[in-house]
Amino acid sequence: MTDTVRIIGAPTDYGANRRGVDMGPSAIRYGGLADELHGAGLSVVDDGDVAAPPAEARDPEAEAPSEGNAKFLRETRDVVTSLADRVAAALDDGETPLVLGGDHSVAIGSVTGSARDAEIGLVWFDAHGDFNTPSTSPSGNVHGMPLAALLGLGDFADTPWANASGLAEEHVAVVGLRSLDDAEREAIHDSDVTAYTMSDIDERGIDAVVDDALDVACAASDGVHVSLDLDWLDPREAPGVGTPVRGGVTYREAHFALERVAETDALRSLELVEVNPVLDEHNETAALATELAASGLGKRIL
Ligand code: 5AB
Ligand code: MN
Ligand code: MN
Ligand code: MN
Repeated sequence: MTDTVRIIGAPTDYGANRRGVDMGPSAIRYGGLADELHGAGLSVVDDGDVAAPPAEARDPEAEAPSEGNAKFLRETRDVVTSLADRVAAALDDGETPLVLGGDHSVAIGSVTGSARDAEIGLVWFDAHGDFNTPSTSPSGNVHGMPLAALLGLGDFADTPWANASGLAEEHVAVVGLRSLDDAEREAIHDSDVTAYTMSDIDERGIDAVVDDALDVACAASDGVHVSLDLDWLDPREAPGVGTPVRGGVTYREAHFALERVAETDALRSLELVEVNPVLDEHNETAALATELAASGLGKRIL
């Protein structure tokens, strides 16, 4: 990665089941992001937010998928298309993009932008697989679909704006799974994505699992995008998320994992998603996100 980080906000909640995650970017900034990054010895540029009209002003069914259910598909496409351009522009200018969500559908923009004219790896820290398609989704919420979209699975094969050309399944690692829908489980098995559950972490330890995940992603030639859904952590540490699942990683395990990311020197772009300030306690989940970003971007204690 480079010494200058470019913050790009994507204030959406189109893809989530609960309102409020659109306030994530301001909560994370307010939680001390710039100070944390300066403390890590980095230069910081804030590129502001991509435009995202409030969901109340939009019709969730204005654009329907060819099959199944996916709410706010038109709005999601518009946001991720401009986000992808912003991420690609930051990389062109020699800066490291740091995307603040927003719900996890924004990863479609971060990753397609990062994978433009490049072969990248992807590490996805999440309680969930985000491997649904409009046909398999139980909710129609696009935040449960971004990995399937990026890989062009199922109905997403016909959705070019959502497919990441420079991303191959064999360079994708998902870490921390503990909540999967049946169809997601099957789709992950059928794919070449490498997936690690919380049980893998229990059995082998966070260090072995994260090192293996980074090996998978670092096999790509142009660096790694890290997508961090705050519900990866245990809800005791990160209460401000829309889809909490008990039994997640601890504060220390999360820091350790992000420190390992920094040590690879392969980080190309980073994103923090699914912080919901409405559900948070004293902005602690947003503040935690700032700390984890600093660890991933190279902050060292000693
Ligand atoms: B998140 C669920 N699988 O598709 C669905 O928080 C939950 O970005 C998705 O990981 C959770 O609606 C999406 C039930
Ligand atoms: Mn997610
Ligand atoms: Mn999740
Ligand atoms: Mn969520």
